[in-house]
Amino acid sequence: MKKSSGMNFNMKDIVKELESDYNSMVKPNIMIAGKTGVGKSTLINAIFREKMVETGTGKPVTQHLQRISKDSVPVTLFDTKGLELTEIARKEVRNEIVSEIEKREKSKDINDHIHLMWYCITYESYRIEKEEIEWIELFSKKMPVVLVLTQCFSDDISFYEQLKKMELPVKSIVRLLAAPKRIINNIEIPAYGLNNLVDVTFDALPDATKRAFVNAQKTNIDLKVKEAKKWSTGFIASSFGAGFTPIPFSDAVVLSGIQVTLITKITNIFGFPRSRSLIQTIVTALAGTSVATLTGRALVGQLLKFIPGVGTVAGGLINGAVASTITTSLAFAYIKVCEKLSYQTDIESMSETDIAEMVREQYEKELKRNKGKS
Ligand SMILES: Nc1nc2c(ncn2[C@@H]2O[C@H](COP(=O)(O)OP(=O)(O)OP(=O)(O)O)[C@@H](O)[C@H]2O)c(=O)[nH]1
Ligand SMILES: [Mg+2]
Repeated sequence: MKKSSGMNFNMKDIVKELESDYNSMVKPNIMIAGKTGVGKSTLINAIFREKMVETGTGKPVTQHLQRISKDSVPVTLFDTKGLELTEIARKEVRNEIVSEIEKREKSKDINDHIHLMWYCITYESYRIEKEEIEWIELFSKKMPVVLVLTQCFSDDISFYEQLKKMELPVKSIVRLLAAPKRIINNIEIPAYGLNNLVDVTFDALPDATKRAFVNAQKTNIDLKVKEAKKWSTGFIASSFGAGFTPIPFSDAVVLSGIQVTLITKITNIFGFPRSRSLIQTIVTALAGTSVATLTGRALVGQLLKFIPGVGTVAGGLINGAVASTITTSLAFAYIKVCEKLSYQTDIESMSETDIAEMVREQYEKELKRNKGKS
């Protein structure tokens, strides 16, 4: 067995794995419909990690449909236009949209389908038109539709209650305010409801597209954490059996293949603006100069003492339970760091030392927390 040391990982490999894992994610195709001015663009920019609407490369698909995508955000949006036109024009719009949906539906590749629709109505209007009900009924035969009530800044929920009673064929009705709203006397109502829309959307999207969606959205960090923990726990359970595993305990935190996979998957569940340079900083922090401290050899030693039967540590092998405890600690520490970084408005300004310190601190915490569990 090759004896590895703390610096014995290849950054290029990690970056490559990160990249290929990113490219393997199936992007959800989400259609956003609703009349002009209801707040579709505001909503899109509030949900996704980067400004999609102003800087996106909106390629005209058809006259009334705009396709919006960005390489760094794994989602494709379809913005519909012209629902507020005259009756004849509306029919034309509807036909264009439906033919686009049907064309995509015929593809055997799930990547091509439109996976979900947000149908937006502004709450202020207090009304839903007959045509809009027909549209929703038509679209709901093609894909899950979430009815989004935008610009909800009053506490009058009568229109919402009325809509609920109509039993429209929608997955859910979500009330939200995408951007803070200033009302009289400089009172500002904060944005709300976005996490709820993300949860509902996540549930309704095809499984294959869920991970990309979790990455692409920026508001629901709890969902990122939950998914990263769920994925890591499953992966670790399937990676370490009950038997002995060839991880030399003195190097227990060295980035093995399993750990590199963990780090890339977790990173891609979170999604960061400058993933590549950031991962470089984080990985250096994880496995760099502070290996002795980071691995907390003393700590691992201590940990081993606490586990019955650890007398069996021999020939550089540790048992699966210990290996899995150490790896779980690393994964959860990394998730915690990603969570903290997600709340940072200026990740770029953080130094390698800051991040390294964060990683070390979390890793120690996790090791202490998990040692009782083995
Ligand atoms: N404060 C606040 N203003 C909003 C919100 N949603 C929409 N607006 C305002 O309403 C106006 C229209 O919003 P847009 O997001 O451009 O509407 P749209 O549906 O994209 O309109 P079209 O692209 O013309 O179809 C803008 O002035 C927004 O600032 C919101 O949640 N909060
Ligand atoms: Mg718009």
